[in-house]
Amino acid sequence: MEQSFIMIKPDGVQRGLVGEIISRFEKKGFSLRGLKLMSVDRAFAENHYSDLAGMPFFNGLIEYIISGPVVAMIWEGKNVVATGRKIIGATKPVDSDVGTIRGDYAIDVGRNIIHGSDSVESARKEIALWFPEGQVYWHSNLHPWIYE
Ligand code: YYY
Ligand code: MG
Repeated sequence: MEQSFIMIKPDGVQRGLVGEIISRFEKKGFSLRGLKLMSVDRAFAENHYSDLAGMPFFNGLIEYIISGPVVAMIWEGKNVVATGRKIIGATKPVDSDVGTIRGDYAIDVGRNIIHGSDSVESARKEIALWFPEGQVYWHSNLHPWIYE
C-alpha cells in the first residue's frame, strides 16, 4: 500500500496542533506506520530539502526546520501521497483552501506548519531518511470499513 512521509514542523508543534493534524489523517482513514518527536540538525534538514538548495528562501527554511522539535510520521493508504497534499493545502497559505491544514492554521509560507511528500518516489526517499530504523507493521481492523 502507498505511503507518505508527513512532518509537523516546529511551528505546528509549538502551537499545539499535533493532535489536530494527526486527527485529520486518522479520520480520513489512513493508517499510522511511524511516529516520533525529534529535533534535526542543519545537515539533516539540508539533506531533506536538498532539491531546494540555492533557492532564496533555503537558509530561512533550514533555520525554521531546526528551530525546535518536529513530529515525523509515516501514513499509509490508497493515494495517500496526493490525498495527503490535498489535506495539507497549497504551499502558500494564502493560496490554501479553507478546510486544509495550511488554509485553516497558517498565514506565511515560511510558517506553513506541515510537510508532505510530493510523489511516491520522494515519499520512499524521505521515509528512508527519517525512519532508518524501519517502521511498525500492523493490520488495521478498519480496513473493510474503509476500502471496498
Ligand atoms: O512541498 P511544499 O512544502 O508545499 O513546498 P516546496 O516547494 O517543496 O517548499 C518547501 C518549503 O519551503 C515550503 O513548505 C515552505 C518553504 N518555501 C518558502 O519559504 N518560500 C517559498 N517561496 C517556497 C517554499
Ligand atoms: Mg515539497
